[in-house]
Amino acid sequence: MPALQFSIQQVDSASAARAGTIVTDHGTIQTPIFMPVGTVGSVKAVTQQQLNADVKAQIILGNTYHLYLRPGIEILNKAGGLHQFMGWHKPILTDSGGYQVFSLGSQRKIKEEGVTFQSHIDGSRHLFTPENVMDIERNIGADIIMAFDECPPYPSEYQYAKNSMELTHRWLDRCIARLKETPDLYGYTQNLFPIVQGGTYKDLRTASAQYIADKNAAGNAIGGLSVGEPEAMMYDFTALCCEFLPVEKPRYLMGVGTPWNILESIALGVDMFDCVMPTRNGRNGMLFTSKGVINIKNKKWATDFSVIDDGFISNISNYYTKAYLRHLFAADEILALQIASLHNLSFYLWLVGEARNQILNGNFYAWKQEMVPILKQRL
Ligand code: PRF
Repeated sequence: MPALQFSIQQVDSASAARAGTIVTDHGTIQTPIFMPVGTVGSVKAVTQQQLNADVKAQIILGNTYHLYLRPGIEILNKAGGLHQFMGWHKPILTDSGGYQVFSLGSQRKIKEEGVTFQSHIDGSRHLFTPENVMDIERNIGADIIMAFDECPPYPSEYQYAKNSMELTHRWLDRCIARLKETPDLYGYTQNLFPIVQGGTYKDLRTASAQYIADKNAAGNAIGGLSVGEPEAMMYDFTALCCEFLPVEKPRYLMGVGTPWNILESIALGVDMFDCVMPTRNGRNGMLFTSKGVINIKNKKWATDFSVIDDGFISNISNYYTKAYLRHLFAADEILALQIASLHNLSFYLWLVGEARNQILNGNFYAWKQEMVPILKQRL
């Protein structure tokens, strides 16, 4: 089966933003796109029906690390893969587990062969190698599967970042070799995306982006950013990576970010994003809206009977009021978590869809410049 197809409908004249289309065996994705995070096969507090009808998600993300620990690959394989298991029949992307394992800190050990780590669930010991991660991602069955990488912390010493990047490159070659030796399990194509690393060193980032670009993969990712570095530095390194990653392939900036991070990165030539922010921060009462950021738990919303957001069309955001949602949070009602998650995700999907419209209309840059300060406002 052929790899996914990416076509570009329009490039912005005032920035590197592009409007594109990715065609996978589970359907089409219009870019730029935001991918809701469904770590264990569930976008927290949101049903698959709501992801379709309310959020209008086109692709969601799963995590190899979490799905491997629970329910485990045997069950996922018996189910016929994650799409069948969870009843989500549009595209899925799986992260490789590298980032999650590295977040375990002292619980893990990195060697040439791979990474040993202890489960956050029961403390059991496991080994992830590029080979077994590819096997696990085969069994999960996502349309886009991420290479096994190491994400160095910020800041990292030059030598650490260099060794880590070289290890990520050797692991990439082992991922590619393993995929070549193993078949697609479920009758559709799985596409490997390699990941640029190199910390916050220009020569390393350049070398890594060139190394990754040479692999001629169906798409490419930028990792190791949004790990605590200043925002301006994240943009600089994103721009540098985009300079070397092929224009004719989709670019995915991993784990980014706020609404304004997403618009700025679209302007730099990024096509795909994922982040836990809309769901995780939403569950804590932080709402991203077309007029700025709201802490809905704040007393000031207690008698605000205006809808959560009237800046775009949404079943959820145009229906429930701020006062009602604040009340649900105050009363510890689980519906609060669902409405906040649905609103934030609907807003993120609207934002990237509107970015796409603006690129197609030739007005993206001016619109982005106007939107960023509005989105950043604390209401
Ligand atoms: N590598 C992988 N997943 C990731 C990252 C990375 O560097 C990041 C960094 N922002 C988020 N998710 N595999």
